[in-house]
Amino acid sequence: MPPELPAGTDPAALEAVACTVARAAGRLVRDERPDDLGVTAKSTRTDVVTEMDQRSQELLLDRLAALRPDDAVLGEEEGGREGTSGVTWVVDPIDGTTNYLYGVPAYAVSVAAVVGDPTVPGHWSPVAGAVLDPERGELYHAHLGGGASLTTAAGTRALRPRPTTDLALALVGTGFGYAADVRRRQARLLVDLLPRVRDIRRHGSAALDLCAVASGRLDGYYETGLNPWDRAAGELVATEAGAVVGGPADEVPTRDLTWAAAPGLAVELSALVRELAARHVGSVGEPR
Ligand code: LIP
Repeated sequence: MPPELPAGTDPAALEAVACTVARAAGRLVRDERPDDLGVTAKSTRTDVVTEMDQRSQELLLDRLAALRPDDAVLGEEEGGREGTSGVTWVVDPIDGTTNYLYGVPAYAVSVAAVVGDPTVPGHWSPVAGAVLDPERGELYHAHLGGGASLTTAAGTRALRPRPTTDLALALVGTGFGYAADVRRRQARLLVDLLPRVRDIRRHGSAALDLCAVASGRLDGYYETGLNPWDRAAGELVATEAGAVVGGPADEVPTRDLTWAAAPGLAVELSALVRELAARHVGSVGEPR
């Protein structure tokens, strides 16, 4: 059932705003990264935020305030804001912060417009979004019912998942949390999953992993412990491209399990990751 949109909401216009502000933040984090990058630990010593995460989120807040002054904003870093329009922007100013810190060119700016309350699991839906890979110059974008596209300097093309139907030939992405006890449980899930698929890729950005399923660079993806800002835009790009996205029980991703699959793999992959996540990981607790 498509979500109810506030009167006057135009998902295509929201997609254009998402693209505009994602591009501005992408230019900032790519071009203004200082050599002595400031970094601070959050929930654990390996869960970090850099000064560029903070500057990127400040820029996103400023641009969204100018373009969509009545909307709320929920960001990964401190400093979101309330709104009155019924639309909330859920933003990850740098998704893949560890890669960014190490100079690994695999991170993204993720910007999604959602309706509902993104702080209440299952009570919100993305209606437009953009995921920018600043290093590759790839902008993934979509709006509800509008399909999903990849825009680069060469132009714009529609996104389609791979036609894979055999799980044993599936290239599957995943990621891991920051807390040692959760990582131990996630590793146990991986031990049982790895022999069942072609191979695993751990790129370090959930947003890019979800877009990789949309574009066919992955056949599937799963992760436990994601926050709304990690996945809001990427899950819309994936579903609008024709992939199937879901969670522990149905097609609603949650913090305990988010998965995405090419349509021919969805039944088999979702059954496997649901069973293994329930057996090995369970609940991963509240967002940090
Ligand atoms: C990252 C996610 C990634 C996950 C990392 C981290 P961040 O988000 O995108 O999928 O495996 O542990 O949570 O923290 O870089 O914004």
